Amino acid sequence: MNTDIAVLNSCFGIDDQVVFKTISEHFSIVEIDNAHASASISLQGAHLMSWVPKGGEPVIWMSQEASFESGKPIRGGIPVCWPWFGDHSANSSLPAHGFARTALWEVIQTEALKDDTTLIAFRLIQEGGNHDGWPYSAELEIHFIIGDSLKIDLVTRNTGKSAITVGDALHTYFAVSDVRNITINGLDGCPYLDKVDGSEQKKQQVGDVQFDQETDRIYLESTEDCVIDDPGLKRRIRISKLNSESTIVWNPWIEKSERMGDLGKDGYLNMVCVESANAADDVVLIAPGEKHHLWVRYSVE
Ligand code: TA6
Repeated sequence: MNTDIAVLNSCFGIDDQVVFKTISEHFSIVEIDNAHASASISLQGAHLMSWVPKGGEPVIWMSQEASFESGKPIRGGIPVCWPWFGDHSANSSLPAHGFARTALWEVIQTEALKDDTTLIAFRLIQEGGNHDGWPYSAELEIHFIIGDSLKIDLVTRNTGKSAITVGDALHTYFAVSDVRNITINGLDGCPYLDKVDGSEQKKQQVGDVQFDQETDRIYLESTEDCVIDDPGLKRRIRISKLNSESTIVWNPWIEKSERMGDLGKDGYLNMVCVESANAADDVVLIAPGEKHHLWVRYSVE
C-alpha cells in the first residue's frame, strides 16, 4: 500500500479539489474542496474529520484535544466501528469498536462528479487471522460523496469460506450549539439498551430525545430518519440511512468527559453522537462472497 504523499497526489489528487498532505509524522490526510463543501479525511481509519457545506457551519465535531497519532483513535469526526461495536463479545481487552478505525486504509478511487461533488473511496483488506478477536477474511470499503449533503457507504464483502458476523457503525460526532438545547426526533417508541443503567432494555416514550445527563443508548429496530433540531444554530441535521437497524445516541456529559480527558474543556456541550449502526442483537450475518452496505446521508435543513 502506498502512503507516499507525492505518489498519492500523483495517482489520486485532483487539482484544487483533492489534495493529500501530512499533518504529523506518519499521519496523512486528504483535503477535499469543491463548489458545495469542504472536508478532510485521515488515511488512518478512513476517518472523516470535518465536513463544512459552503456558507455553513461545521456539521461534524472534532475535539480541540483530539490527538492525531498513529494507532490511536481520533476523538471526533466519523470513526468507523468494525467488525464489532463497543466491547468485543468474548474479549474485552481487545480495542473497543474494533480495529478498522486505527488501521491504515488504502485509497482506491477519487472522482470529480458531474454535479461538482467529489467521490473518494478507501479499502481495508482483512486476511483471516491477522487481527486478534476476528479470524476471518473480508474486504471493507468506504465510499464518501462530499457535497452539500454527505453520503457514506460502508461495504463489507465476505472473502472467506464461512459466514461472518459483523457489527458496524458510523460513530458520527455532530456539532451542536449546546447539547442542553437540542432535541433528536425519529426514535419514538424504539426499544433501547440503556448503557448508563446496566444496559437495561427500555422503550423510548413518544417525543424527542433531550439531554440533561450522561446519555448512552443503543436504540434497536430504529430504521427511520433521525433529525437533530438545533435552534441555537438555527438548523436541523437530518440523518437518513439504509441497512442499519441500530442507532446509538451518546453524550458523555460532565463527569465522563472529564474522565476521558480528550473532549476539551466543556467539549461535551458542543457535540452529540448519533451513530448509524448494526450493534448488539442487530449484528449482520454475511455469507461467503456476499456484501453488506451500511449507507447514510447527512443533510442540513
Ligand atoms: O457509542 C457510544 C460509546 O460506545 C460510548 O459508550 C463511549 O465509549 C463512546 O462510544 C466512545 O468510545 P471510544 O472508544 O471512542 O472512547
